[in-house]
Amino acid sequence: MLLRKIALCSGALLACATLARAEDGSRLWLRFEEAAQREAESKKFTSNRESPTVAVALSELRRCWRGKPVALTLDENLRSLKDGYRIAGDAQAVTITAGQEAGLLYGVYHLLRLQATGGEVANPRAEEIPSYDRRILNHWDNLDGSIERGYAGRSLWRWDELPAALSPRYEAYARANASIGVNGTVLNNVNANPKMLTREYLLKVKALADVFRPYGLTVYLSVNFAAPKAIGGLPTADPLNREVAGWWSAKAKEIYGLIPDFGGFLVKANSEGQSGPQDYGRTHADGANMLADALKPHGGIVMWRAFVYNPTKEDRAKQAYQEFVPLDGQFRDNVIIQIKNGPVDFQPREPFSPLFGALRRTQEMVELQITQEYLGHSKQLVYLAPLFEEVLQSDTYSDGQGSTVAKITNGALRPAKVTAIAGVANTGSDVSWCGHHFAQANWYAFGRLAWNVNLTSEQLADEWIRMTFTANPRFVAPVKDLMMTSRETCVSYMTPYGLHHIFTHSFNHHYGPGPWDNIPGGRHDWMPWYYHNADSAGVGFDRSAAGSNAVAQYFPPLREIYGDPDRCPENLLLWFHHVPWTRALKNGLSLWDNLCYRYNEGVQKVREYGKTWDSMEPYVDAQRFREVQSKLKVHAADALIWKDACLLYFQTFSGLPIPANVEPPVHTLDELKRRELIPIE
Ligand code: GCW
Repeated sequence: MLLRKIALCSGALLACATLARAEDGSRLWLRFEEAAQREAESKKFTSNRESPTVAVALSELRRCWRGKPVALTLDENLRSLKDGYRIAGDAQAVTITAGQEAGLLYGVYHLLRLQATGGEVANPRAEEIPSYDRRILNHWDNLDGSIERGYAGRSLWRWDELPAALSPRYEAYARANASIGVNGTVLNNVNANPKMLTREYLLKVKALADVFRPYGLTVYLSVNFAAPKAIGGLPTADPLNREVAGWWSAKAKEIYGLIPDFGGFLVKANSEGQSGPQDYGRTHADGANMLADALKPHGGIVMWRAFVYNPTKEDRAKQAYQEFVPLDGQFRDNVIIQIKNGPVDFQPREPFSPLFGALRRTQEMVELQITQEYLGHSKQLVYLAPLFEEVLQSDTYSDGQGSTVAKITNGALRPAKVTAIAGVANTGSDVSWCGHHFAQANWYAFGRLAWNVNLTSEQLADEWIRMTFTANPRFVAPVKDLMMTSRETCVSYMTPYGLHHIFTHSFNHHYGPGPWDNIPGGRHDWMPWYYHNADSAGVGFDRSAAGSNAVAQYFPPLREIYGDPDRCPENLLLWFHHVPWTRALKNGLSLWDNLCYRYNEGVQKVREYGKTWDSMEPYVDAQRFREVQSKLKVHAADALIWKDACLLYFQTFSGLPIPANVEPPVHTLDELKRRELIPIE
């Protein structure tokens, strides 16, 4: 009797402890209520295979699944499923069938997602085959623990403690990724430290790979092209030099000796000061192929970045295309060209990169940016899935109508040996992982879209809100609306109508506005004026046939559409054209008036978000409520600075009045120029 009482008490304590657990965001979207299965019930979950991955899948079911018994069935003949799964339920049980172990785990997370979002759990039925083979996070993490463009604290990887000490966060990270289908991670910055490839660091990498493996998460590394010189003692890193190639082959062998399922290399070469094959008069293909040959015997791939540009007279937006199109067909079949979504650099809005579809005999992948380098860091609430969706569903017309970026890159239109998609991660040591509770949604959406490129940003917002906060419709509807409009709002107060790269350059933090910035002696292609070209005649970058003719890099009919200011979509107008201030847009108002209204609208919307959030207090735990609330205040103040800065600055060229029904600037241009507006995190 006494024993029973003790058992009851401790059970109650446990329940209380669960309830009282602070909602600090650390659990991400994985806030499954613990089902607290009793020992006997664990027999409800079976599998025809034993392995570390299956063990994770079973333990997730035991911890969290409240439905019928589940049987996991691995059938290696089911190759067409890739690492996807089938789910079928009958009166007695649910069966998850997969061709690979990871598929079983993904199937389990599918069930748990259904349970958490109020989906059909009694008789679930699904067949899911992932859109991309490799769904990869790119960490721009440095070996000293800092993160380039990271706004969520320090790096998750504690290099100084590894391999001896394993932070519990490593496993939590792998679990979070598995739950959304991410199956690869590039651990280090593309501006790569050669030390990463030393034995000392490879042992640390192996320790992480061992933690990640049961979750289906494969490790990749960014490599420094000059590594044979920097750490290999060779006099050159020339890719056509036999000793250099031999060094890379030996290095690949060493890596696979430690990490048999190692994914491959990511390379930033001859870009922004990184070394590369061109240092030796060789091409990107020479460089990529040499690395590809080293990895080939082990099954590894090379993701070679197309983010290359130099301060020449040529329009920066044209340079990647010019560099890579002549090399089409020269790359090995384990090379894939990793292309940023837009031709410049992760702006709030860009057209898609004209390279998509242009490389007909070379594999291409998309690089998206999850970390909000140009979209308000972790201070602003900007849900990026609409941006990702816009890019992936853009029609390149490369193979006729309907040749979307998604179809070009996922093998739907062109056969590919390997398909992949990458997102630059926004995670860090912050308790809430991403620095802003809503930034978690961007990680979530990236993974889910990489899994199924046809999911809509709205569906994903819905899922994420229900899992991360609550399914209460009074919360879901307004918060979803806020998320869904937030990216366009950011475009409104930062860079409407195709403006781009007008961020302050002085401090290189890419947060606040600095359209006036002109650093003497600085690279012209890093200066805001290079991109906006404002003068008394108008504003915008002329990329039409009369200008840089970047439009010619797009397939017809896009080149004609983009090239004609009357047909160019207005949301890209100033990307492609230098437009008179007084030119009437479709609504009959002048460009100048429209700019004023858009900047103003952006500010008003962020203020509305603040009010909406204030009214959400009854539905949210206190800590997350307060933290989001205070971020929204900063967001509103900074949106106002953007509006005042851009309107006052552009007004010095337009000479036109700000319409009376636009909130008048509260700052002065001199004041805005004098002080560094927004401190770095
Ligand atoms: O967007 C720019 C960033 C750099 C980054 C570079 C790249 C990792 O400002 O910080 O370097 O792009 O993508 O290589």
